[in-house]
Amino acid sequence: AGLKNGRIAMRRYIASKETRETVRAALQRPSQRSSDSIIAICNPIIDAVKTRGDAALLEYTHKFDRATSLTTPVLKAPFPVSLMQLAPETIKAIDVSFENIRKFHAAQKEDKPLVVETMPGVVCSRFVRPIEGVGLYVPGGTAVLPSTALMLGVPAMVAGCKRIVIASPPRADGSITPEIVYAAHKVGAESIVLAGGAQAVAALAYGTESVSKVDKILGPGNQFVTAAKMIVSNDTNAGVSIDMPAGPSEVLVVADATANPAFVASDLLSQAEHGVDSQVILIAVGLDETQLAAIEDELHAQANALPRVDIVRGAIEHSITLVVDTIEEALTLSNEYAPEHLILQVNNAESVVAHVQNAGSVFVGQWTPESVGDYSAGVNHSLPTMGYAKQYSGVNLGSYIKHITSANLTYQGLQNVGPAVMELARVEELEAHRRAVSLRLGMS
Ligand code: HSO
Ligand code: ZN
Repeated sequence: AGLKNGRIAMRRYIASKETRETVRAALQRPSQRSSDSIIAICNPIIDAVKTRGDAALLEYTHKFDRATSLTTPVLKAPFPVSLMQLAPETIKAIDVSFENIRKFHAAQKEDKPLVVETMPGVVCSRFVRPIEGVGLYVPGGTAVLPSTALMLGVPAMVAGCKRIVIASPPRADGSITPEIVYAAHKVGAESIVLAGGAQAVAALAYGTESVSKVDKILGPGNQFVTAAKMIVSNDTNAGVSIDMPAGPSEVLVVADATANPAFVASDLLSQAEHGVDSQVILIAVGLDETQLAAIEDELHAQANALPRVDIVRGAIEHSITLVVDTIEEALTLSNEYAPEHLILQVNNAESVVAHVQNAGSVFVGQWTPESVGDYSAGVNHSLPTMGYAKQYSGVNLGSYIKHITSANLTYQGLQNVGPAVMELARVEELEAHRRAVSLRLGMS
């Protein structure tokens, strides 16, 4: 429908005129290329990097990124100033964004341990330690994304991760975008791995001569990156975890008659320009034909003025407008879809937030375009897609830490809790467990 009468337009559904099944089907995500075929491509690449290290990593970078002049796959800190030459206004924009992201993630710190005395003399506590080594994947591809380096790197820095390794595919001349180098410098990264795809993920997971192995890999990527992250996180010999499964970016905009049609269209398009596989959804609450047409006219006009109009056209092809009668209906559908980004351009938007059950991040009211969250507001833009907002959080400080618990008992504490322990040990027929208590209490 992207090219209906040459117009860039989303398919329109009136919910009250359709069956529930049709509406549900319309809200399906476009299906992804079978992961089996992707996994089959990734496996040998991962094995090669695992066994042959830097040499294999470089070969793939020469082949896939055409960076044939590259002779070493890693750039180590301190990064030369010559590699981060930027216009003052770019530096300022990165600095402002860095500071807001830092503030918001620093506020997520639990600075004192949790301590609970569950029974007299039985003290349980929980404290935080950073994950030591993290690998942050910053995609290349159709757009360079230094903002992703900030979104992944700043919380790692705030959490106190000892080793921050950034991986990003180099340009064909072997260089790396200066904005990414500057972001890496600001977050205190120890190195930048000049590689992308499954080969970069493998290098982070297993380490090579020049890439240091990490404990967790975070960051968005294409289907090869995603599949590789899944493969290495399933390999118990790798000892590496990942942030979350990733898919194409999405936005769901809920708009009512109070919404500005130009604003609505601009938000739909900012997501649509990410990739032909992006999905954008408009849930229009109680809009009449004139109001819908106003949004559609804006969408068409604004889209045609965009440099990435061809990508937008591809995304709009599998994007829809759903017209519903009430805000409750809109939220029910949105919660079922569980969008990565949810934009509320409705009357009294703030009061609607209470009804949001599933979403990666919410953008409240007409003055909050998604792009402020993508770059500079302080919230993270690395968010669950494909409906995973039902069970995953977006990247946050918690993604870079782990909790350790501890128990600390006095003799009196052991007297208080001991009988329960001994009884359960008896039930489980684990006599050594029982005796570890009875012996201390001077019992048999
Ligand atoms: N909307 C993207 C993030 C991004 N936007 C990066 C611009 N640059 C996925 O959340
Ligand atoms: Zn974006």
